[in-house]
Amino acid sequence: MFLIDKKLQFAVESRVDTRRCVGYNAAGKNFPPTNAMEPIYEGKAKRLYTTDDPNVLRMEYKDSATAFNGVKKEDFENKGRMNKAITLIIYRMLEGKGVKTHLVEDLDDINLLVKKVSIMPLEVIVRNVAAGSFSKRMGVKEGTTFGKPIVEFSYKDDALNDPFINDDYAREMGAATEEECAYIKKMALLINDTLKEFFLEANLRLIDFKIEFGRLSTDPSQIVLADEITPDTCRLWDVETGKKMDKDRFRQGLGEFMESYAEVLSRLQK
Ligand code: ADP
Ligand code: AIR
Repeated sequence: MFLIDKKLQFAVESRVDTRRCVGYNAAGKNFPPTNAMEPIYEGKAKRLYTTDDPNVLRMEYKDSATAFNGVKKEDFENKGRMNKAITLIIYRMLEGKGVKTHLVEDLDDINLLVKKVSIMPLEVIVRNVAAGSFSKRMGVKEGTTFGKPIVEFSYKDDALNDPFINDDYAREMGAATEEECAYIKKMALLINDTLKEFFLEANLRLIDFKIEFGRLSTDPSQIVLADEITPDTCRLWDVETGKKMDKDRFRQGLGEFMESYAEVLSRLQK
């Protein structure tokens, strides 16, 4: 009886051991053990895993690129590594400027630890220059610079194709209160000012970008910047040549897709 119990206990322990991994982050410190087997969420570009801290998630950047709501899809070696690195540089810079974000710490080449949030179902888009869906919807030539930045909201719902909404829709859909919309808009414009200057130092023109905000699981009254900021979510044009250095290269089949991401990363690292 004793023997069987021991064997059973060993089997259970070894199963648990193979499912959990205690890792070390970039600084060689312990990070919370993660259940490495099953992500709690797998999206188009990232996977989320729980950690031993219920308020912290591990965010893994995948190598896949998608466009047109996942209709076009392809894997690119090193894409996850580059997007993780770019997000980390930008989030650290923004934190340094006083912007509250979900970033906890760097783990390894494709993983970040982030504060768990409840994502507000809003895609917050800031535009400095006409491009993409703005040019298509409004018939305005790509490259037309706006007098002041435009902030717009989409309702984050793939099944509905992320429809364009305003703050009245956001309120009635329970996505954000009027006060929260005003706060998010103010933060988005502040982030735009900071990012524009930061990218300009890397000889990149920030045309537009999409960001997401979430309510902290530890205190839902606190709204922080979440998700990623990468060439998947920004349009970036080379200042001198006007060359597109972002996901439009994939969307439009322009080639040199990963080469552009590598160039963006190397300029931001300088
Ligand atoms: P999608 O869900 O659009 O396919 P991703 O592949 O990028 O996108 O998946 C990442 C998911 O994680 C997104 O749905 C994003 O809203 C969500 N997310 C981002 N940051 C956090 C966070 N700190 N806590 C919880 N969820 C987050
Ligand atoms: N974006 C919007 N949804 C997903 C993403 N990544 C980003 C685009 C672009 C900006 O939001 O990458 O930088 C505006 O996109 P669009 O298609 O509305 O012109």
